[in-house]
Amino acid sequence: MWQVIVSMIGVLAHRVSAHGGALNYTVGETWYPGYDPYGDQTMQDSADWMVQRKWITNDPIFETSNHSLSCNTPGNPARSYIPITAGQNITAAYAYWVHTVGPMIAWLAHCANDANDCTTFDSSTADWFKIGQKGLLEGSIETGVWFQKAFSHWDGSPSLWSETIPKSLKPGKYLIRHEIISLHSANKPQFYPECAHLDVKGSGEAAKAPGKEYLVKIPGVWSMDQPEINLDIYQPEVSTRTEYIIPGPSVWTGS
Ligand SMILES: *[C@@H]1O[C@H](CO)[C@@H](O)[C@H](O)[C@H]1NC(C)=O
Ligand SMILES: *[C@@H]1O[C@H](CO)[C@@H](O)[C@H](O)[C@H]1NC(C)=O
Ligand SMILES: *[C@@H]1O[C@H](CO)[C@@H](O)[C@H](O)[C@H]1NC(C)=O
Ligand SMILES: [Cu+2]
Repeated sequence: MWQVIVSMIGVLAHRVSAHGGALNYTVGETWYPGYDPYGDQTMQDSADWMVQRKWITNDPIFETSNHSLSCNTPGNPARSYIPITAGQNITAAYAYWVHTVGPMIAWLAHCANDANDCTTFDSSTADWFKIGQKGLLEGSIETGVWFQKAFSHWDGSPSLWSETIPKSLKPGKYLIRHEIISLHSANKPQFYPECAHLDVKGSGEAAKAPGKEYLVKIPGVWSMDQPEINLDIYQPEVSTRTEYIIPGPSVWTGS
């Protein structure tokens, strides 16, 4: 049964498009299929195994204040969770990612309702913190190698992006949000966010939560007043720069 579902989603996920998003997740050797925006919604909405919040278009979001910025459109909760132990990596899989310029950020938010239940949690109330980010690896802003370019495969194999769940993170249910920001259009940033549900286990030994200085609302964290978000990468003084500081709060590593 699982195999059938999984291979069916695979076929649907291969639909080619100019945009994209996080299609699947892996933890160790285990694969968790995400929501196929072009797949059968009725089937996926009622799927007990679904770990990713619903998204129905792989088009970008353009507005920094768009409500969909938190968990895409429409962002309805999924029914299930990816089990993971604090300290493990979670990997998001993309296919044929076409854009090359801009940062990628992985965020977590505790599902902070009474029952700590992500299946009923409203992501607009979430306090998000960064657990990892990838930016400009070498060269200059316009023509250099960003992780966004380096991670993308063109041979049909999944393009993989791994980040570590901080080892000292307090166990519980969390949203994870993978965000790619594409900056190839001058002064018109594109945001590609997808969310999934995590059930984080841990030793509890140093069980910690990030302090206020790490927490942001989404939408809220980005604005067109930020020079790293609202920029023209083709302007000479920008294009040749070899440093890009990823905006937003610092990454919380748990230490
Ligand atoms: C996503 O998972 C499906 C089912 O396992 C697989 O067929 C497909 O190739 C995967 N896509 C990526 C980008 O990993
Ligand atoms: C938010 O973004 C979605 C997806 O791109 C779009 O369909 C919607 O119109 C946007 N909403 C607003 C208020 O701009
Ligand atoms: C886990 O993710 C981190 C952060 O990207 C990376 O440096 C490390 O190589 C990954 N480890 C494995 C085993 O994939
Ligand atoms: Cu695109």
